Amino acid sequence: MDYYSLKMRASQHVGEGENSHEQHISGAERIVGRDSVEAVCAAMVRRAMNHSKGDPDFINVKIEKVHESDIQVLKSLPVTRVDVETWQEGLEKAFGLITPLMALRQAQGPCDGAKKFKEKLQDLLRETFPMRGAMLYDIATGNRLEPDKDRGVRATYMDALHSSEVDGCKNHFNEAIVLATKVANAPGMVAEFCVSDDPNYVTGYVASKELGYVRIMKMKEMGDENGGRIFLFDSRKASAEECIEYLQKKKVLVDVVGRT
Ligand code: WAQ
Ligand code: MG
Ligand code: MG
Repeated sequence: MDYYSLKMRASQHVGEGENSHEQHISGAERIVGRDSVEAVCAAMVRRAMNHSKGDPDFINVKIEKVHESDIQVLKSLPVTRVDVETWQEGLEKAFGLITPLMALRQAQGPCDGAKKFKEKLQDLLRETFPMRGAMLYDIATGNRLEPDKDRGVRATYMDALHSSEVDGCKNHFNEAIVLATKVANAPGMVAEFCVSDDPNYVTGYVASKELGYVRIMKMKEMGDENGGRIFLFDSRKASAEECIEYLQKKKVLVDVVGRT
């Protein structure tokens, strides 16, 4: 069977004269069977036309055929859920899961290493706020490896395997479990750290092949529009080029098996 990749992005003109530029409003991507192309395309346009960020001046829909033999099917990461009272507690939990992975690989003393890495992660997270993509951080050298540091690296060409969903609404969990599963399987990937940039969505996650997908129910204050993603990568295990190639080019369908 042949599949089609569909990608939509919508933007709006802002500013006047020399300062005018296109501002991103909404985007979506799917990989679907031939029979669903038309309906999914319509749903994407509906999503673009009804976004809270405003009316689009420009919508781009790209449709590409994908051969089944080029698709990798992955089982979704196992999902666990961490309930917390406050977003501060949630962030602490997230840092607590990630720092040992950083420390381990650098053979640091566990105590002093953990503190150092927590501060490092906090700084990195702040740096991701203006980015459209994710930071690719090399835990072996402490270097950032995104070719474009302002934009970051974007994972693309992925969808849920049996996704019949054609509505125009964003489902944060469904999109995130697909992305996180693809990312965790990229060459050299150690872990991912994610906070949504949607002001009304405070749940975030940390994920890796070892940790699975750990949903942390509060990771920021309600109303805060700062979010971002950090891909922690180890350049001793793979090259940045291989990893980025996988994230940006490999077609992946994720078999999503349950949620909490
Ligand atoms: N590749 C890389 N980075 C991305 C991508 C992508 N395809 N899409 C978004 N980002 C970056 C970008 O900088 C955003 O600002 C940031 O991640 C957050 O993206 O289990 O909604 O789409 O309920 O706002 C987690 C779900 C939701 C938790 C995450 O992220 C749960 C979310 P958002
Ligand atoms: Mg961002
Ligand atoms: Mg968002």
